[in-house]
Amino acid sequence: MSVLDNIQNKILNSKSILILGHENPDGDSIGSNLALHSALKKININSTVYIPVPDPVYSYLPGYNEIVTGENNLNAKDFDLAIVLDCSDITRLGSTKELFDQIDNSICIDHHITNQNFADISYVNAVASSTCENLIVIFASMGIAVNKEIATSLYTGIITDTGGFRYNVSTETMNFCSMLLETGIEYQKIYRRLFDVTSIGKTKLIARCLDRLELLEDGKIAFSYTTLKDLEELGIEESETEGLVNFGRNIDTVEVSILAKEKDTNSYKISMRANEYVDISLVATKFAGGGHLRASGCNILLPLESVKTSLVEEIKKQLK
Ligand SMILES: [Mn+2]
Repeated sequence: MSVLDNIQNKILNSKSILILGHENPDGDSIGSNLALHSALKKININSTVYIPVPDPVYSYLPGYNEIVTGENNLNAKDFDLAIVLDCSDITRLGSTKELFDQIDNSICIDHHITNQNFADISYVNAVASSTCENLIVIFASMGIAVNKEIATSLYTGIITDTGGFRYNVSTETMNFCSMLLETGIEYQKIYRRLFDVTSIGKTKLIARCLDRLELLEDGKIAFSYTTLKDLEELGIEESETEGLVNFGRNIDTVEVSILAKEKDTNSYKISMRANEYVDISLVATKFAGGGHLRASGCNILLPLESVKTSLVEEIKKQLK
């Protein structure tokens, strides 16, 4: 029996399914959770989506209001199957791991090449842009037609995991999206909500960051910073500093962009992005941080001026 048959049998023989994603869920995690929830509803199988802290940016997703949130008050005995989506290893379940461990049967559907096969049945296609893309295959194999409701959640997962079709896109991704558009999803609204809509506080923070932006080493390094006072004055959360490092990165002469976020007196959380050739993870590692080749971070306990000079010293070694 193929893995798709196994998954179908497991699902059809379940009475109550718990659907889980990963910690700090992104659009693919929450999108796949709700797409599956909607699909199971269509075939009259009872399911519960549990996300301790969902991001309200996704509140337009059909079924968002049915998500069980907050502290775990669920009873494992109420579920005969757990389906984990977009989660490569069991620790990424975070606070839902304990509940997962107590449920007898499990399925994992994922697209991370590093998936640890922690579930009874795993369907991992790492070529897919997103877990949502893999769900399309699962639904097709089960004969579940994708309607507008399901498509809205699936499309959300695909566009978030491809950065708005910037990367990880295959011909199959586009074929699937064509099928999703046929259901009449409001793709313009979804895109705007996820990539364009911002708050006045964040907009003002962007202005401050751009005002402070310095170009160093012949314009190859961009440096800017945020302070605790900024967050307080503008009434915004630290999470809203996400993405600010890209303004420096997008300048045509820049290879590396640095954003230093003040955490405490003389304590900074550093985000770094490289464009083409600098291995920024090497730089982060020097300061006991880490990350990816072109996107890394670390924490530094120094005054701002010294943070800047020590990072530039290290990055300089790789500049062409
Ligand atoms: Mn994903």
